[in-house]
Amino acid sequence: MWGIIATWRMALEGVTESASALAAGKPVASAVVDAVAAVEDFPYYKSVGYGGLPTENGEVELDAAYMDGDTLAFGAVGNLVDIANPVRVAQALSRQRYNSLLVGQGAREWALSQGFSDKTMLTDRAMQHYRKRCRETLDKGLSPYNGHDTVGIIGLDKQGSMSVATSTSGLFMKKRGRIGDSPIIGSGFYCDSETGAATATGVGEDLMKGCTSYEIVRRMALGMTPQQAADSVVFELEDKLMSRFGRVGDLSVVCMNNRGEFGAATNIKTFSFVVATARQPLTVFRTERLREKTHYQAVDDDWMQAYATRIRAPIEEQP
Ligand code: SD4
Repeated sequence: MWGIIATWRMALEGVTESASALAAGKPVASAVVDAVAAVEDFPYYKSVGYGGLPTENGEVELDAAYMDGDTLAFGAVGNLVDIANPVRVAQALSRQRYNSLLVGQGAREWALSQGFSDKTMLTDRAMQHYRKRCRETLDKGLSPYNGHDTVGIIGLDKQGSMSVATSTSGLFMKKRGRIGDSPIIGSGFYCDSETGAATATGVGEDLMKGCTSYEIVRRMALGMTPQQAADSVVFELEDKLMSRFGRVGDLSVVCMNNRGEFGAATNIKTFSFVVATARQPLTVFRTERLREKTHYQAVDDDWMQAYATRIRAPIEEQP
């Protein structure tokens, strides 16, 4: 068996290549990291890597993580500035005995010392988005913190090894130094090859309150299917936060067990994910929530076309 599952349509191109690699018996570590790096490199994805949206200060601070499900080793970076592929830095950190999670200037210095490339990650297009978002939200006294698109990718190889990797520019307009769930083990990602893996996207502040990814893996270990684990964790967290915290942000997850069975759950309308396994041909699904269960269906050509147009659409600038 082999399998790969990723948050959001944006992972499709990377997942397509990595699915072939896994089908050919290649190891999972490079499959998930290469797939995430492909998303980081694509300039039109405005929430990950190069072209990612900046903090309120206009700087791009990136978060990423990698976890090896065989050894439980993980590496992560937070607020990494101007390094080409944060996910590769995270993977390199997972090979270190100590200093698994590095942030800010320390993360950048370490990455440079290991030969990772210095690259300006802020693009003109990201600055146009930034100015537009300021006009639409802050200038009108509205919260700027909506919209999210972290890439999280889980893989299972033919040897039975699993890995997970994440990468994000985090919440748009975040404060300098803010870190969400994506580089936090147990919240944005968790992977144990003896059970399975999970990864999350949404409002990190709320996903962290439920240690969401660890909780999904724990429930799979207790015997739940991936879909049961994903739905129960997302909807219980949503209910708990509504009743005790008074509000809840976007919560979306994907997961896979070590038999290549997968699940996805969300409390929003427009979540999409990409999956391929030895039994499931490569498909982009979009989800729909029906009561306390997430349903999904393959997207059609119109949906794919609308997506392609939307991500490249010119951004209106004010005269
Ligand atoms: C975070 N979970 O930093 C991420 C947000 C996200 O694109 O999904 N962003 O809280």
